[in-house]
Amino acid sequence: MDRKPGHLPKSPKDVLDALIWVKVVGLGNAGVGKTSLIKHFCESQFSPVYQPTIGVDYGFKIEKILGEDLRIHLWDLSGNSDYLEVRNELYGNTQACFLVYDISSQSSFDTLDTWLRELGKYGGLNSEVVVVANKTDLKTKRVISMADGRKWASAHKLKYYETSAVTGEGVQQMFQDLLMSVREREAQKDKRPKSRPSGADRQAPVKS
Ligand SMILES: Nc1nc2c(ncn2[C@@H]2O[C@H](COP(=O)(O)OP(=O)(O)O)[C@@H](O)[C@H]2O)c(=O)[nH]1
Ligand SMILES: [Mg+2]
Repeated sequence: MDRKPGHLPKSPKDVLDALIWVKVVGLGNAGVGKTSLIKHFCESQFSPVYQPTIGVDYGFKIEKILGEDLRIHLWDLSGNSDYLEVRNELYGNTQACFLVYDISSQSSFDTLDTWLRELGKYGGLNSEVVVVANKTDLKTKRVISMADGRKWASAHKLKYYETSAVTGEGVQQMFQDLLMSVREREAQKDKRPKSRPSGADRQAPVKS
């Protein structure tokens, strides 16, 4: 369709469809540092949504990964069971999840199994999931060793990261690796054969 001068060369729908959106969710007990990690990654583009109403914090960032601009939405869903319905809604279409515990809190580590089960219940296990041992700056208060953290992660076939939302150590690396895995997974999906045979799949005509 020809467009008059001053109009976008493409329809707004085409422009929107061409953007790459990635939805990332943080999981883990209250207080482990999910919101702080999102804040650190998003810097100024962070808005705490009024917590008592819906129990969600939200961050947005545009980041170049593998040469493409990704529009990244990051959600921290409240650990409070009152918000179960909100969590249920928000898990939908999650592409990546960072599962956080606090290295100075045994109970936050012990609850990782429960969080992983919840993620599975809502279909989130189809997303890229990593384990994050946060608050590494609290060296003298550490009760979960790196070895124990790694052991749990590898038993669940998940990648393990150590971060501090206070010093920023490991934060960018963790999010960038997570986003890279999302894009690599999507690229693999695009490569899978479609139900309609492509030219190469079709049988060559039989010569008579
Ligand atoms: N020392 C230290 N404190 C942290 C770190 N990350 C978060 N906190 C603190 O832990 C508390 C809970 O953090 P928050 O991000 O709200 O946790 P959330 O409930 O998981 O979203 C706050 O007082 C943060 O300042 C960290 O890496 N190191
Ligand atoms: Mg929070």
